[in-house]
Amino acid sequence: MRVLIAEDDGVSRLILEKALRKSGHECLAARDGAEAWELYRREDVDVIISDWMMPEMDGLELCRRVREHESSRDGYTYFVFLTALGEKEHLLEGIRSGADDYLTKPLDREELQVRLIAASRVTSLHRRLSEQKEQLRRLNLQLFAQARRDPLTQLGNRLQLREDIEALRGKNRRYGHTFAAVMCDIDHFKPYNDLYGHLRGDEVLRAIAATIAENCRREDLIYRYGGEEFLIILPEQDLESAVLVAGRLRGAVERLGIPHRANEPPGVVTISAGVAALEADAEREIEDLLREADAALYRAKEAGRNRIAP
Ligand code: GH3
Ligand code: MG
Ligand code: MG
Ligand code: MG
Ligand code: MG
Repeated sequence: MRVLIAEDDGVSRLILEKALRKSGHECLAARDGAEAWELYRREDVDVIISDWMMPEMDGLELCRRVREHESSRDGYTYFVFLTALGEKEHLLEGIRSGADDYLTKPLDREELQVRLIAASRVTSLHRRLSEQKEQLRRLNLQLFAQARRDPLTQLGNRLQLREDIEALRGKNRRYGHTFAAVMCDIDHFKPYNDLYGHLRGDEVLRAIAATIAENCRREDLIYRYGGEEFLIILPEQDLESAVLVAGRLRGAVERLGIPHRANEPPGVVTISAGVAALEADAEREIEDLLREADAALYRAKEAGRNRIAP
């Protein structure tokens, strides 16, 4: 263990240091409570063995500060008094102030050794707990991200969208930020699955997701909205520029040239897209915008597919 000694008497300090090193512990030594406090704040220590009466800051104040400081951070420091003050009153006050153990001078080495065995049981338990806490924290972050991603395409899912919509609505209401939405749907995808199988269908979904991502800007938000539907939200873009984006995506998907016999012409996988925009002073909700994009998508399908409709 890493032990910090707080002792103003040079001889006692040396004896204690020697005893600790002999039992295999690492030692840091301070000549008074104030110096010990500085060391404690800078270094990682498992145990503090502190004298009571010291200049600058006494052991009791040191103990109180350590406990106070600890309440706001991770980790635990086992605090042991080693003092000439042998009355029961001192022992009671010391433990009540946060000490874990209380030893009286002169130092009995054997007793010190076994007290440190108890200390190491406590510190290793605390170490294990904080490791588990850290593991849980990481796992939580991972789960949080996983719950918002579609595992097939790695795009955001509906949960992510719902949360983003809250933020978008705030920006629209407060700062008048505008948005456009592009709702894409793969043309005749059911026959694609029937003809080529679901695994190939999944590959198509991944390829289209990647193509959309490549053809969008960093600030655009892309979601897998449904089975074979993708939604792109374009911040700060109006209907006209969103139609251009949608046209670019349509062209990029067609150029992938993924054969699709049941989609003649052009004989390759294509998408249709509906576009809608939300102005700054719009009373409409973002859900209305999505509904409009969906209605536009339906018109694009009706008009023959592989096309864009505003
Ligand atoms: P339309 O041009 O009108 O959009 O025709 P469509 O066949 O694409 O439309 P429909 O809504 O009838 O079918 C969508 C198909 O998408 C049905 C389903 O088999 C397929 N699909 C949905 N999710 C997945 C998926 O995760 N993997 C695969 N391989 N197929 C999926
Ligand atoms: Mg002293
Ligand atoms: Mg669909
Ligand atoms: Mg479809
Ligand atoms: Mg359909």
